[in-house]
This record gives sequence, C-alpha cells and structure tokens, in this order.
Amino acid sequence: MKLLQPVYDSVLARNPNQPEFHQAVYEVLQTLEPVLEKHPEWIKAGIVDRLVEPERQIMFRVPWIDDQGNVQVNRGFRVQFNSAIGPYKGGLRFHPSVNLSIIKFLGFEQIFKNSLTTLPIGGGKGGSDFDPKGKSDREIMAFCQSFMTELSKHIGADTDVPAGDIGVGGREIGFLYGQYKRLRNEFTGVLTGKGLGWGGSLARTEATGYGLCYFMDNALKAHGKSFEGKTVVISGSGNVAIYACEKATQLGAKVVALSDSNGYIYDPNGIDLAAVKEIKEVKRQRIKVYVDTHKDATYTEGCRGIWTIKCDIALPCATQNEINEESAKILLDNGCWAIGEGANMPSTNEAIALYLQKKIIFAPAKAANAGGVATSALEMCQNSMRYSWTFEEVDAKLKAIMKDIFDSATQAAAEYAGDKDNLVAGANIAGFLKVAKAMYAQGVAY
Ligand code: NDP
Ligand code: 2IT
Repeated sequence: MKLLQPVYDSVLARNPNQPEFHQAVYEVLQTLEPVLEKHPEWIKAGIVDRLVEPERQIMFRVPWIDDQGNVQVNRGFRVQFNSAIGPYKGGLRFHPSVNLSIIKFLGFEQIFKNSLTTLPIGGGKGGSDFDPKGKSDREIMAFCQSFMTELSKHIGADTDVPAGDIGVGGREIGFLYGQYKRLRNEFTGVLTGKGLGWGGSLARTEATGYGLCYFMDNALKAHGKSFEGKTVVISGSGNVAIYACEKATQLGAKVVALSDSNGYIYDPNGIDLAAVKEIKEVKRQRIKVYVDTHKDATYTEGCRGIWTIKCDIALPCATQNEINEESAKILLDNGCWAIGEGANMPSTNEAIALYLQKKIIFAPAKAANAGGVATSALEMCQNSMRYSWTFEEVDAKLKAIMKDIFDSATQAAAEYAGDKDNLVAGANIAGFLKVAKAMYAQGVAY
C-alpha cells in the first residue's frame, strides 16, 4: 500500500483495540490504490479519510429484568457509517462477543455491499452483547423492548433501517417492531425481516442463502462448472446456512456438513434439511441432536474441524474469521476448488491471500452475501408502495441482482486489477466507485 498507507496508519492510531475493524479496512484499502491513481480529485477531497470514520456512533445502556426478577445490563450499539447513497441500512447482531470493533467492521463492509446491490441504501450496523441462548421468550421480549426504547430515537424509515443478523431473526424483529410502533405511533418500514402479515417481504428469510448460491452459480458457470453433483460443506446452521443448504441442494449439490459454535455434523447421505429446520427453527436445539435420528451421520465437537472434510465447494456461513490460514490450507489440500462467503469476513486476510495465490474460485462476502440486504431493500420498496410482490417476483429480482453484482465485480476486477477473477478487488472497487462519486458530488462542510 502506498497512497493509502497514511489513511490506514491513522485508522490504527485512532482506533486502538479494534482488530476486526482494522482487518476489514486493510482488506478494502489495499485494493483501492489503482482507483485513486485514476482519481486524484478524490484524494484531495479526502474521500477515503472520510469513508473510514463513521458518520455517527451510538452506544447505550440496555437495562432489563430477567425471569428471576434481577436487573441485567447489556450494552447496545448502532454505528451509522455512511449515508451517501441512501438511509443507513444493516443488521443487528445479538451475541456475547459483540463490541465496537465487531460492529464497526460489519458497518464498514456494509457500505460497499449495499452499494453493490444497485439499490439506494447506505451502510450501518448495530447490536448488543446480549446472549439470547437459554433465554425465555419473555426475557427476549424484555430485552428487545428496552433496546428499542433507546434505538427508536436514532432510526426511521428514511433515516436508518435495521434488520437481523446473528441472534436476531423473525421473533426478535417482531418484538423490536412492536416496541417501535408503541413509542412512535406509526406503521412504517423502519425494520426489515418483518413477518409476512405485517409488512415483511416474501423470500427475505431465504434471501441471503439463496443469493449466495445464485452468486456462486454465476461464478461457477464463468469457469464452465456448476453445483450439479458437487460435494459441499457449509458451516453454521442458522438463517444463512439453512437456506444456502436448501438452494445448493436444489441446484444439484450434495451438502454433507453443517455446524454450530459447539461442533459439526457430517452426513455422507446428504443433509436432511427438513430435520435441521425442525431442530434449529422450531425447537431451537443444538445441531448435535441431528445424529440421534440419522444413523449414518456423525457429530464432532469443535467447529474448526469442519474444514478438514473433503469437498469441492465450501460455503462458510457462521461468523468472522472462522477460516484461518491453517484451515484454508487443509481445505485446499483436500481438493476444495471454490469458496463462497455467506458469513461476513469468515476468512482471515491470510486465508484470502492463499485463495488468490492458488487461483481458486473465490466469492467474497460483500458480493456473495448481498442478497439478504438487497431483499431488505426490496422490502423497503414494497413498504413505501404499500404493496407486496409474490415470492416468484422477489426471487426473480434477487437472482437478477446477484447476476448484476457478479458482472460488475468481474468488470471492475478486469479494469482495475487486470484480473477478472479477482473478485476481492472487483467487489471492493465496484462498491466504492458509486459511494465515492456520491460523496464527491455532495461536498464537504467548508
Ligand atoms: P444465525 O444467528 O441465524 O446463525 C448463526 C450461526 O452461526 C449459528 O449456527 C451459530 O451457532 C453460528 N455461530 C455464531 N457465532 C459463532 C461463533 N463465534 N463460532 C462458531 N459458530 C458461530 O445468524 P445468520 O445465519 O443470520 O448469520 C450468519 C452469518 O451470516 C453472520 O456472519 C452474519 O453476519 C452473516 N450474514 C447474515 C445475513 C442475514 O440476512 N441474516 C446477511 C448477510 C450476512 P450457535 O447457534 O452455536 O451460536
Ligand atoms: O450482513 C448483512 O448484510 C445483514 N445482516 C442483512 C442486513 C439487512 O439490512 O438486511
């Protein structure tokens, strides 16, 4: 890095103890040099200096009462990173590991991802260190209501529109939406991922996992390949993993493994997805109970081991940094030749360097998992029109958007990185161009 090294140095100095944020910024900045060489006016206007500093960061106390009558206190976050091309948009994550570094890395990546969708949405992210595991429905509701009591002061259908992420699904969005409505007395599209009877969009639940497979389908076809007959390993067993498994299977693949934060299951017959949905979506149990009813399947404690399973295609769909350099080496040594990221930043920068060096087909998160937020933007559009599209209409739009993202990332990669297959550079650059143009046009306070 030459031109942007001072920007990166200042990110490190100004944001100590934020390793995930540093990692996400480094990954983007190292691909943007060729763009800035062509646009000295963007350097003069401090576009990248501004881009790495959130427009607004909100941190707040979330007090709530547990089932024993005790007061609990969590920390809430909303980072409104960039509104150059639309209202802030991005999920809420409830997980004990959540801190400012994690929310900022997610919010930063969301800027580029949302730009890639071609829809008018800026970048933001939020969440809490609240752990939903083992909590009763009443405790979840109490937490969500307290969280929204503060968050409602900062969001709005034209300002900032949160959605789900890890630990936040339909149940939580319901409680959050109910509280927003109670406080503001308005029925607007302030959250996405809503229930189908009250403003939600068909296909939003499936969108991230389906979108990932649509993106991969484009990438595979560009190399004369497809999902048909391939062995696929998917990490995670949450929203993204389940619907990636469903679509990959529909496209002819055999998915042989899924995981959670305790361990992974391997089923040589192919994952029985109806059983997984029952375990995870209905009963909210651990993935290991799958082997109680599937005699050929095995369960192994620990989640990294999933990357030792031999496969053609790997789809990491759990969490950040789940594939380090060592896991990446094992995957590739065992013959894996394509990786598509459903999770956000699931590969370390060292793992990504290895994928690029070995020239495997690699679909980075910002492009490959953009189908979820793209469909959220379609939900916003339907809410504004007070109208809903059919599943088939939304799914067709999602498919077209994922193809557009693949095409624009490929084209930017060819033009700026001299390698159409370097989708890391392509996705970052294609996402950046639109935001940079908007920021430049909108000026800076003088
Ligand atoms: P869910 O909460 O539905 O599922 C998360 C899954 O990942 C669970 O199986 C969970 O296991 C596992 N997991 C979570 N944290 C860890 C960890 N620290 N180590 C190992 N496994 C872990 O979340 P989603 O499926 O919605 O999200 C998965 C990923 O996809 C995240 O990176 C998210 O940011 C990303 N994403 C989500 C989108 C969406 O629309 N939902 C859109 C784009 C990206 P356990 O049950 O044990 O916690
Ligand atoms: O990481 C993501 O893109 C999401 N969690 C989805 C965000 C959204 O607003 O739908």
